[in-house]
Amino acid sequence: MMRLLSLLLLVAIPTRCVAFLPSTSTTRSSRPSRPLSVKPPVLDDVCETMGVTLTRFMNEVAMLNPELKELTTIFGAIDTACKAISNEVKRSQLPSSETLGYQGAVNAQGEDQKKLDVITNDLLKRALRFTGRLGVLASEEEDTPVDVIGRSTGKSGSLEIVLDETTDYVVCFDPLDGSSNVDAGIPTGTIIGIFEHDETCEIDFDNIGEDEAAEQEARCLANTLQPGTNLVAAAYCLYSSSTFLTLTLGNGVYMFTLDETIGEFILAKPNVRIPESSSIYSFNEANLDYWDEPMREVVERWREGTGRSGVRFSSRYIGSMVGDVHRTLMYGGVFGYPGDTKNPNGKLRLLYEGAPMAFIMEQAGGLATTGTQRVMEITPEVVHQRVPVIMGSKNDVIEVIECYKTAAAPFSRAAAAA
Ligand code: FDP
Repeated sequence: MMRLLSLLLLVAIPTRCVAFLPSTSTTRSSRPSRPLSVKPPVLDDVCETMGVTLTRFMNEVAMLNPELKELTTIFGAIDTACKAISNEVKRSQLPSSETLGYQGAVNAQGEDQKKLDVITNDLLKRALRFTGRLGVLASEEEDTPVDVIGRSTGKSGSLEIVLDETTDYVVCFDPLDGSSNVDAGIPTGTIIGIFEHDETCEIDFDNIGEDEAAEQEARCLANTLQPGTNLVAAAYCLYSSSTFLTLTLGNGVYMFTLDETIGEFILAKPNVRIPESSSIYSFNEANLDYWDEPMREVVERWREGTGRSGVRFSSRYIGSMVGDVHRTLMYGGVFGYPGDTKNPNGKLRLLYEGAPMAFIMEQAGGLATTGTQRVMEITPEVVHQRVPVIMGSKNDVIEVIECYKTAAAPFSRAAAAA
């Protein structure tokens, strides 16, 4: 019966969901070497109707915006990978499962890899590889970005890059964020950022010398090193009481929930908006003594109820970024991992945590800052670069930014780190 109802819901969906303004960008032949943003979509009334599957949603996008057709294929892979990861995470708790615990290796950041980190990384990589739409992908669990067609030599920093004519996108992801908590059944998630591929990146290995090839390889890998303002799409999957897939294509945030009876992501919240003010903060407060001075000041004021709103804040912290950001989007609040004296750039990674989540947060009407800079505007210098992150309800994040601006002595991250 449930299945029947769900199917009826699907056939009753509207024929139009998202329309994009006529785009001046992104035909493959005319696209410049640096990405242009997708034009903001125009939403019509039926877009507010729920019950659209992710596949249908992306098909509508592609129908109205043929230049985005290949993005649809990528989201097809993400859809499949999120469902598969969700199953792996759920099944990991069964007594017969052997997927919990450590792999016995460390990743590029020197962190112990969980078995599920490795399984989910392979899963996502395989799903994306077979789209045929990718040039390069970078993952938290890979030392350096990997090309999706060629094979890694196995030596970090020494990759064989083969870029296909049809490769249009660069995908950066953290396959299982929050995995240090996964053995306890705490919510985890996958974070994905999608950039356009630099089409000038073609390497003719047969006709150039080794040095030139190495130089061109480095340039190709730099495809991943783009600021968040170049993102064309971002998404996260949350593995929790339900499996959620939240995405932005650059105009608004759409939240899908997995209907397990039919195995489809269904649009549950179109045009998600984060409340402008809140009374919840979400930080690892054990680090408070080491934080940047302005950050400490604001949180102490919120705790006492002497902040700008005069309201005493509550604390909610899962310690799993996707879960914390998801709740922040839903209820309002401020989630952060600020810089501190031990780690001036905090803990979170810019390319596959900070920037994609900042994109989603901004598209929902919130803000994301390091305290002194918009997270979206930072160009990474290395793939696994860390970034201080404070994101959430607009008015509260503005309060943080202003406190950094008006700190007794002008706040300087370099000086704080010294
Ligand atoms: P994890 O190490 O479990 O993968 O960046 C990773 C992350 O989790 C975030 O998901 C989370 O917000 C943060 O680290 C938690 O760090 P703390 O344990 O230091 O609070």
